[in-house]
Amino acid sequence: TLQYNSFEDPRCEGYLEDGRTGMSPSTLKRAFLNNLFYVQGKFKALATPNDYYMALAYAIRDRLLQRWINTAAIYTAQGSRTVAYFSAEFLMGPHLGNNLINLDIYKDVEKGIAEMGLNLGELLEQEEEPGLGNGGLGRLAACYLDSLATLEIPSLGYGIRYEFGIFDQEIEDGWQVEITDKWLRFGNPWEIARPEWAVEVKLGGHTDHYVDDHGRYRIRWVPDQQVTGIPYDTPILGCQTNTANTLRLWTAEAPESFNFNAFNSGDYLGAVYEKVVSENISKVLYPNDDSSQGKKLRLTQQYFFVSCSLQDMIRILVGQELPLEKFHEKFAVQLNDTHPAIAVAELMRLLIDMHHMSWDSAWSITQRTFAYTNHTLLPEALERWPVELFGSLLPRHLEIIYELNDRFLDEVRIKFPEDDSRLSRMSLIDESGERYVRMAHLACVGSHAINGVAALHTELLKQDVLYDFYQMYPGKFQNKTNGVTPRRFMVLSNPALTELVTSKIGDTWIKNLGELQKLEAWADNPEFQQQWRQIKQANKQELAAYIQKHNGIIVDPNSIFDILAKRFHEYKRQYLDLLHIVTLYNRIKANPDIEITPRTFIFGGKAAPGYFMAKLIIKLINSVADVINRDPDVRGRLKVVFLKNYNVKLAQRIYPAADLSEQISTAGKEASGTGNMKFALNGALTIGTLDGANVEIREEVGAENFFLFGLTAEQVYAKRASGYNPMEYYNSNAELRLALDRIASGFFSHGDTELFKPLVDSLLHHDQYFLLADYQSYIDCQEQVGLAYRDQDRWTHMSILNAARMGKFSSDRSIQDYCREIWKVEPVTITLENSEVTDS
Ligand code: T68
Repeated sequence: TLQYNSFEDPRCEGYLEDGRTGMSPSTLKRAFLNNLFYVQGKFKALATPNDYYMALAYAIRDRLLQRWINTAAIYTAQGSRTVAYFSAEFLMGPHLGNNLINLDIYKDVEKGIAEMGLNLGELLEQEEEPGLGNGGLGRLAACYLDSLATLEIPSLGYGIRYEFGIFDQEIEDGWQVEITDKWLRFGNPWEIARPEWAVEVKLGGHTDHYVDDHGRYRIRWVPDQQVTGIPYDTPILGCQTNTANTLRLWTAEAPESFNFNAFNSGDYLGAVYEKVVSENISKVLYPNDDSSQGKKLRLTQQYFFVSCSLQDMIRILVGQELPLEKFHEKFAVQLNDTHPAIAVAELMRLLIDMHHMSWDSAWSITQRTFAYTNHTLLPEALERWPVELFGSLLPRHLEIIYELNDRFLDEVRIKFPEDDSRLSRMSLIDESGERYVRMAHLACVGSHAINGVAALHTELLKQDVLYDFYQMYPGKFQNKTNGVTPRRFMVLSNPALTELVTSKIGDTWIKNLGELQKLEAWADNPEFQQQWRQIKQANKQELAAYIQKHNGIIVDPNSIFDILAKRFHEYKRQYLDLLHIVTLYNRIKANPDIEITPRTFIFGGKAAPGYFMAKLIIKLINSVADVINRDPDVRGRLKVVFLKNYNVKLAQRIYPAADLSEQISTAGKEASGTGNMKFALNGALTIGTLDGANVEIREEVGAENFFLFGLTAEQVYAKRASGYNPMEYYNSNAELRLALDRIASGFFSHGDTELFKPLVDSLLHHDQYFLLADYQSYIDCQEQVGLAYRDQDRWTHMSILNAARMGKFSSDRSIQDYCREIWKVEPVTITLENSEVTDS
């Protein structure tokens, strides 16, 4: 094959087999060895597993670069309409395996690596995952980037390059301990810094109102601090396409000329201090997934990345010689929750103050640019900033928000005359006590589309959380049910099942998940069932080996793998799962010979470091596990495992090995859930409430293939309204009482009756999330699960149908809906020949 002489004839075979672009096994092998030598400076005798990982990562990055550069060149030449996905979190997970899948060279590389005496799986293990997100919201953003690239939609993800992502979770004496996530420690082969596109961001200070030389009234922001944003780009490859889009994350640095005066006057430490302050902005991800604490640094982070991104987009627009008036034609910006909602005020400021546009033109462009996705119904999660704090950081934006609010409330007055309480409910400023800026209201007013993330969630938004806005702007509201990428969560993580499915229905399902439906024809085929079961069994064995290695617990792969893996939160009700476990344990203690379908209860998830109750639930799980796993009476029928440090990597091991997926949130609390989709795609059956996307999953798979329990959202509201008394359930349900008493008695805490008292008391006296109300229904439903599992043919049939009917929950479907109904954007095909790059 030809080497580097291909620029002369970009279309010749030699170009495609270039040492940095070629995909044949021999070229890949040579590239790997070259990188090991020239980039890592190592050869076999000295190389560590990490060196091998890096060498392979760079060899693969070379293949991406060709696609990436071509993609950028074509988008630029065509001035393509582009989606900008603004998100404070992108929970990407490891890149290498996913890129091999999307390049469709996984098997070749695995083979080539094996021929060199190495193991691809071990190299993949080396990658530190970029955990730049908390949970569902950040992972959704990552799935959406995958689908955008796969569907060939021009798009940019914009966010923050946190130096420390979500903390690593250790368990000490049953308690969660947080360790900083130093994911950049060994360098990041997937990113390229673009210092030439750095931008300046102002902070603090005050505004000046003045009359300019032409006699025009103007406003100037006089900041007291300035930071530089440096973009770091990561290529996002589509599956089996040439498209490679960009994830652009910003790092904060002190400006070049930082505190020049302090420096000159000998205040070296003062000058360096400023540098530290600036760099703190992108230092660490806030580990809260549910509450807004009103911390100034958090608002600074949000403003920082939003300002950087909008300035970057203006640079792109100007570079393509398009006028600012076309901003909304060039870009569709999606706000991933309210974290980037300050963008509404920032775009107004940029257009008016910096580019001298009129208020009305700027507002029209702004509203046509933004769309807002809401991810929560929890009132404590709705972001609001104390007005004083807001004004001290963003004085100009506060003025803009006041002006917006005056105009907005005038509109409300016209539509709903003489309704003062409506005005105060809808105002962008909460004035009921201490004054706050309400970010969800800003997002609603500044966007042309507002969406929830599952059908039920969107309905509840319209009826409750955003009721007034729905009345004001009914046409803005839409539903966009979440989805997940089958590339990472099936093809990469469950290769055996992927192969079986492909052997029956071909491989087009990978990009068109609806085709999985063809599997229904096989659901009762004994041989297929047998193969399906064997694969699940092998996946369970792998997880069992992982559990033995990391927890020292031996679990039975023939038992039901009953898994609850997600962030810890009271509304997600991990505690209800525990009450079931303790109930089964009590039954065994009362009757040691009782017949119980053997189960392995597996938990995974992190708690926000300041969330006491969530951390206590983790401690309780580990305490219950200690007792049950050791008790000889249990005779292996029950095992309880807490897997530490649940992250994308671990999730990829867990979903393929699950029999039962626990989706047991209080109805009306979980906006959608996405783990529910990943479990079902991998053939797990769901036990769940009518909450979030569970409702639609049940619709798709059929009620007879879903274990439903619990109150509906409506029943929960009614119960709350009529005065819910959890004590009544405690008093009237003997098994429930026994379970709670066992926890309260100190049985799981070496006789300490204080330790879990807060948990028991919160159920008996408040039970905000209706665990006791749903307890019996849950226990009965679990009984049905146990019975169903005993009939393996029936279970396998249900499992196959669950996977076969997951078509709707591909993130490709979600993204197609966003493209058609919100963004109005079309695919652009990328060819590797004939582009500017290869012609140069
Ligand atoms: C989740 N939200 C929803 N929030 O809880 C889940 N919040 O139902 C849904 O499926 C998912 O979003 C995707 O739509 C979150 O994950 C956060 O992580 C978060 C982070 C910071 C502040 C607030």
